Amino acid sequence: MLVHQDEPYNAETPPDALAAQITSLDSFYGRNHAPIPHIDSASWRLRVEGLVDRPLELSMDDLRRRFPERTVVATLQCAGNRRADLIEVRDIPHQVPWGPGATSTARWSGVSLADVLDEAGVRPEAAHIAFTGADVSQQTDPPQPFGGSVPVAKATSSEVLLAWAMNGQQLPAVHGAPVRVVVPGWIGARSVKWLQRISAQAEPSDNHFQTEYSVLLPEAEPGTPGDGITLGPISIHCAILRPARNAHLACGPTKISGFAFAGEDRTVARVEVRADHGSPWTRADLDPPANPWTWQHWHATLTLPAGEVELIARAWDSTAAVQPESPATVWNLRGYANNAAAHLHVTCRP
Ligand code: MTE
Ligand code: MO
Repeated sequence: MLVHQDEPYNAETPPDALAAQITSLDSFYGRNHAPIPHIDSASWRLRVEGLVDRPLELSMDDLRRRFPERTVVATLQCAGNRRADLIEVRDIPHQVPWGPGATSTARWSGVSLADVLDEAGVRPEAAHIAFTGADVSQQTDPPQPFGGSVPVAKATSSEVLLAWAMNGQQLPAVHGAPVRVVVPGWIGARSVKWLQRISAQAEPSDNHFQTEYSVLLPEAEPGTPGDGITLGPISIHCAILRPARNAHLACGPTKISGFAFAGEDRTVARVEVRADHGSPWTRADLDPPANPWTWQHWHATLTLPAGEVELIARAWDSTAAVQPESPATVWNLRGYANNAAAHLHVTCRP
């Protein structure tokens, strides 16, 4: 792992591990805002309340017995992924300088949130489903547990899980045991770990981490409360995994590979690569989508000239959206949602 911080633990998946379709548990990225809670699953209870006809209090046994088990392969991705490329444009202090590895893919198992909400009976006035975790962050004043919400339409889509297993193993503490939310296709922050409470409500979550923390701030008037754009579905983007940044290579035909991820219910339609701005794009071979919720890997061969070369990759999604060319276009105060085309430099010897 590439560890950015020990406490709270923040570590990204190394490029070699990103090349696998499913990320192993020991290389799955970790993003935390507080110390990791260790929760006894036998005494753990999940409360489902707010605008529901039948508030519920569910034990682990209740979840397993009363609802069908479901498995979804899904990529999780932090809204701060690839912030390092924005920092190269202009510094972004006090934020984790994530490379392309604040993302990973697992086979998640648990129950559909939709089934649990169905049993509780969400009232028509409810427009959002909010989640609260057990971890309390000292970064907020007053200290607040981590939380966030998604609209009812997303919460009741069958892919959204309350997961207790990852890759067929018990969910590890660091990834939210005993139960976490998994919201495929949305920023990782909505996949609340150490889940304690689900609330149906008319308004989105007012949790600090949703309203003030991971929002896209305007550059002109920093700090205006409520002025940030709330992030939700991931936008089309890609990363180059091989060759490595600043690698020294022999010039000539060179294999380039990486992943692309479209976000929400879209898939990646095309990936193109080139060596240096202005040269023609070469189409990469793209793996077919396993489902809309999972990244797709791609491979291409480019003939590289001698000297320093910039490798550039861009992806298009199934709605024909394409990545913006430059990280400068998407630069924002806290460095979220960088979906600019992937760039890295290598040096080629004749
Ligand atoms: N849930 C809780 N309770 N506390 C957190 O700090 N971090 C969120 C989300 N869920 C977080 C959380 C963020 S920002 C991301 S990107 C993902 O969890 C990371 O999940 P992982 O650590 O399992 O990779
Ligand atoms: Mo995140």
